[in-house]
Order: sequence, then C-alpha cells, then structure tokens
Amino acid sequence: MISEHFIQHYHYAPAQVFHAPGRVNLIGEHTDYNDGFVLPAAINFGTDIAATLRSDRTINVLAIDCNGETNSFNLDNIEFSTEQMWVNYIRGTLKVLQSAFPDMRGADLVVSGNVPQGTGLSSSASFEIAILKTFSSLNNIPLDGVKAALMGQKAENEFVGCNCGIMDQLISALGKAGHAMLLDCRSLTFEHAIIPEGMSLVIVNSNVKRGLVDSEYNTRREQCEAAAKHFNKPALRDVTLTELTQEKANLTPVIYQRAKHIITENTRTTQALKALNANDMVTMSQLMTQSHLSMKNDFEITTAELDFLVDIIDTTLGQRGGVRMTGGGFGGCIIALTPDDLVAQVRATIQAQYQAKTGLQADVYVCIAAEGAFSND
Ligand code: GAF
Repeated sequence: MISEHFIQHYHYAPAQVFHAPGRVNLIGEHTDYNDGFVLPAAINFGTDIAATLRSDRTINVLAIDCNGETNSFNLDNIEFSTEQMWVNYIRGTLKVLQSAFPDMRGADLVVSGNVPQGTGLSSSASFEIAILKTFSSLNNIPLDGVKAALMGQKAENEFVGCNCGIMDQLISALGKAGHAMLLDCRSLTFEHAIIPEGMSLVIVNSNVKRGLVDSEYNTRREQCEAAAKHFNKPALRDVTLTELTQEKANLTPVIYQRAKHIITENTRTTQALKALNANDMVTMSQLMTQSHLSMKNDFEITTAELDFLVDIIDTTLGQRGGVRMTGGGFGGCIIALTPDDLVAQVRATIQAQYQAKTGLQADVYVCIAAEGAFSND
C-alpha cells in the first residue's frame, strides 16, 4: 500500500519499508521524567516509512495522512517549519542524528501512520523512531535502541519543543511482542513482563481532545522538580514515602499531592512487573485502580469522561482485569487489560453507557503487544 503510493509519487519503487510502533502504558505515569519506572508495551499501531537513499543531501517527503502534503529540505540547512508542524519531527530527528553522523545522504520518503494522533498513544515518538530506523539502516549507521530513543527525545525536547520524558521513544525502539517492559528511566535498563495468555490490551479513546496538554504537562514537571529540590535530591525517585509524610507540613498541598503520586506510582509499577510475571491479575487489577485514583486525586490529570470510562469498565472486569487512564492525561485514552472472553462485554458496556452520559462516542482498539523498531538489531 505505502509502496504503491511511493511508486505513484516518485515513479520508481522504494528500496525498503520501515516501521516503528506507538505504545500504551500499563502503569507508571509521569514517572519517567522523575527518573522512575514505567511499564509500557509497544502496540500494533505505528508509523510506516517507504524510503530510498539519494546520492545528494536532499530529503523529499510525502505524508499520506497529513492530507497528502509534501515537503523538501536539505540536510545542510535544517530549520523549524511554522507552516507544517509534522515535518518538524523529521527535521528535528535528522538534525540530532546528523550531529553525530555528519556524512549522511538524503532520501525520498513516503510516511504513513495509524496511531490515533493526540490521544496519548505516542504517534510522535513512533514517527521519530521510524525516521531513525530508516536513516540508520539506509546509511549503515550503527544505532541501538537506547541511543535511538535518546536522539528521538532530544529532537522532541529541543527542536519540536515538547519537554517529554524518555518512555515513549524507548518502548517504540525496544518493545517485545507479547510483552510489556519495565523501564528504569534513570539507568535506561529494562526487564520484560509477560502479558498473560488470554489477555487483550483494550484501549478506549474517550475522544476528549487533549486540551491544555503541553502547558499542564510542563507545570507537572516543574512541580515535581520543585518537590525534589525541597528534599535536596536529584529527582523524586530518591524520596521515600516516609520522608514525604514527615515533611507534609512544610510543603504546599499541591506539591505534596504531586510528589505523593510519583512516589507511590513508582512502587506500584515495580509491583506490577511481579504481578504480571506471576499472572496475578487480582494484584494487577488493584494496582491499576490505585494508579488511576492517584492520577485523578493527587496528580489531577484525568477528566470526568476518563473517570467514567474507568468506572464502568472496572465494574465489568471485576478483578479479572485492570483499567486506568494511560498517557500524559487531560483527555485521550484508557487502557483495560481484559480477558479475551470479556472484550465483547466491555464493548457493550461502553456502547450502552458512554455516549448517553457524555455526548461523545468512544473508539475501542483491541491491540496486541508488538515488536519495537530496534528490538531485533
Ligand atoms: C507523555 C510523555 F511524552 C512521556 O514522556 C510521559 O511523561 C507520559 O506523557 C506520561 O507518563 O507521553
């Protein structure tokens, strides 16, 4: 399909097609930029890039999903585009890659993605990692998943202008089929966690547009950094719940709540790794419920629609599955770890109640845990 678009546009066949996945986070929200733990899985939605290396340093690109827009630029002159935001993911990523590998050649590209954009499933990280996979492969650049993730994050922080952590790029690069991954966002090491047999990753898009997301995200980051500074520690990863409790009277209520979410979420996330590997869905279910409540009451990043979805799905799953908001928050998706025999019932529950309550229609994606772009290198 993407190859046909390439042939139609460039009048020759692409040399190769590359892919990088989006992700869903099972637990560990906003912990990545606090040097903490996250437990995401790569999913079978992602970005495809059909590409052929050129002999010069020109990049030509056709973006099928951005209304068939095109863009061309030269690797010697990479500037921010104020007209075409999507092209900044390519430009920023190549700028970072090029600063380490200056002799890169250009390419003809067609890009196409099916990660629903702006819903907390990391369409941008999957775009950055797909570009890094494409150019490192075509130019024979030795790049592993961790290096690629750091480059993608740098592009997003310094070129695109979003102050995100490392989770999304790491899992898009290093995900493993059938598994979630416990990522230690300080040491950048990871451990796999089995998605138990017979469980589906049911993602429900609330279709609440993620308003305020950039400004609120950055505010949360600043509040967490202020809390760590109060304790004279490098990050909230280094503060215990006992220390926090003892200091409660000396902190503003908001800073206390934000820190409480991060500290307790780190503990829940490492416990979730054990629960998944032991196929202990009762514990996993409890941890996901506590995580959602912590995001709702302490970190204050959920919406009424997300809370409602979590409530009704939780009632359907009981302790056979777990459900919580996933991603940056303020709209977007929930993740329900769902036994296969309850998927139809979860759909029916949403169908029967969500629109009547909120006036919105939810989209349900039944996903599997997929392989990352650099996992087999
Ligand atoms: C967004 C960010 F990009 C991640 O780094 C992470 O902080 C997440 O929000 C919240 O857990 O996806």
